Amino acid sequence: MKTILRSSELSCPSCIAKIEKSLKSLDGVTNARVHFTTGRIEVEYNPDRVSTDVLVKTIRDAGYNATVTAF
Ligand SMILES: [Cu+2]
Repeated sequence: MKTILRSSELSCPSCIAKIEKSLKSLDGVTNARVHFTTGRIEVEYNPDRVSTDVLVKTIRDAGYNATVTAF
């Protein structure tokens, strides 16, 4: 399953690396890709093992805001 999140606090490429790394370290996340210019965060995950709430919390714990978005 794939979900889209959005963050407005990405200011440099190291933010991207940090968010992708923390998401990929989660059990149940198979891939994470952050688009720097749009703040779009694409996450492929197994909903049986991890929830979108956990995805959002993980990004917040890494120091960035995040919301689930429909587009
Ligand atoms: Cu940064």
